[in-house]
Amino acid sequence: MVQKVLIANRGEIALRIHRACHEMGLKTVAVHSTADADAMHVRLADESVCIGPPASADSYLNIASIMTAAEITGADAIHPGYGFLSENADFADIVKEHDIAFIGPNGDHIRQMGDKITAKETVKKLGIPVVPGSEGGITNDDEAKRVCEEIGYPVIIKASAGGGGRGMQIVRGADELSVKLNTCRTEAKAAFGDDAVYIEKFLTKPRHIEFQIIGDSHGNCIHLGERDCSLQRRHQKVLEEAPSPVIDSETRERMGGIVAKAMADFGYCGAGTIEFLYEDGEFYFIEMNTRVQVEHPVTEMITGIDIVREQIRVAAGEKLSYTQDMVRFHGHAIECRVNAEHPFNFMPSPGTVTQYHPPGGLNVRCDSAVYAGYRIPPYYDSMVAKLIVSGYTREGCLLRLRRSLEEYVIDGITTTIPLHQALMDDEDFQKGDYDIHWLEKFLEDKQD
Ligand code: MV4
Repeated sequence: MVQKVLIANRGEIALRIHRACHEMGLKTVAVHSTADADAMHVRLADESVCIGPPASADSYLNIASIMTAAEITGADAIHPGYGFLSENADFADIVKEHDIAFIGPNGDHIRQMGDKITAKETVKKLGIPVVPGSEGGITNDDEAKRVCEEIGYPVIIKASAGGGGRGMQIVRGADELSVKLNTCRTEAKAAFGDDAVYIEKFLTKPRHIEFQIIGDSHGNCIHLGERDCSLQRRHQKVLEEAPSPVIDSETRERMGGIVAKAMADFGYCGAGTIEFLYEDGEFYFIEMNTRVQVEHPVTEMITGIDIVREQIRVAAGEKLSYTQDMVRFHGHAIECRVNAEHPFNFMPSPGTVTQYHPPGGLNVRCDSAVYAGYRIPPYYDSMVAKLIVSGYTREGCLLRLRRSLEEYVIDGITTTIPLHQALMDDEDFQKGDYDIHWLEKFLEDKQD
């Protein structure tokens, strides 16, 4: 079993991982940039190592520095969290080559899912429904034209190395196809060094629904239901909920069963998320994330399962603590991402937090690395806290969320708390009646 975990991340997720480790009796090593010397994750960890200057490329993405920190502290496992090196297949391979457990899937599985053409081909063979489109990559206009005539316009061209909304072109008719194919390939080459692109039917009003799975190295894989992450702005999630307001338990069991069996057949070991677009009662796979996600707590709140603990167990070669029939869903949970930004125009607002009082009470969880007196460094992402609240029903959850947002004190900086308060008062949101474009329209109306 693992004894000392190096946490190759910062902020709230570094704390989240530290907490799971200490509950399991494991020691922790924090790594940090010079900008994070006074960060909470450094204070809490058993040991800490400075790995470089503020820029991520020189610190949290610096594989040589992180491996050196693992070596000198004798860490026997590395948890990459989310972002940074979490989906870097070469890093996973390097960690393993040094006889250190990578707390995530193996490098080949990360690589296959990182290439979106390969990912789609792979999951389709495993029985997961995908968006209609090209079989593999598209290299010339004739091929593109043939596919588009078959599936019908509008279509979307996506970069195989992209994901998370980068490198996409929507094509409304045949007259735009050639130019947009060219643009997409050129941009993909410039951004990712890979000009492979593929074509899909463009779904106009889907929801973003993702299934949480976790597999072990003994051939077991379970699902923990779905999360609805449709409330996004510029491909940044703002609020997530579990279960989705539009998925019933039969659909959950059917789709969860499909993804868990597929990932068991794939031999997947670790936590993962299978992302779907959901429209007119149908699921269409778009991407798989091979890491723990920001929004994992909503799943933890409704299942009672510690996802990070299970990640550590399976990476150490142990079996999952749960079989599928032990997984039960209770109530409803919602996560609000609190960013250091203007609530309606999203201008960044770094600075020093002068007062910090998180809300409390039954079924209220605040995951944050902020404390009173903490200066938010300008080098990293703007998320400063996650407020996660659950209730017996969605209505009860919303009442508690409204109360918790009202209680939350974060002084000295501007935060997105007022945006979440405005959402609570919206009728569509209260009904759960929204798709992936809903939030952008809501925000447009707030501009005047
Ligand atoms: C799509 C789509 C419509 N049709 N694919 C955006 C990010 C990347 N993960 C995939 N994305 C989309 N793919 C097809 N075939 C619409 C989007 C999309 C989107 C997806 C999820 C959440 C928010 C979104 C916002 C705009 C576009």
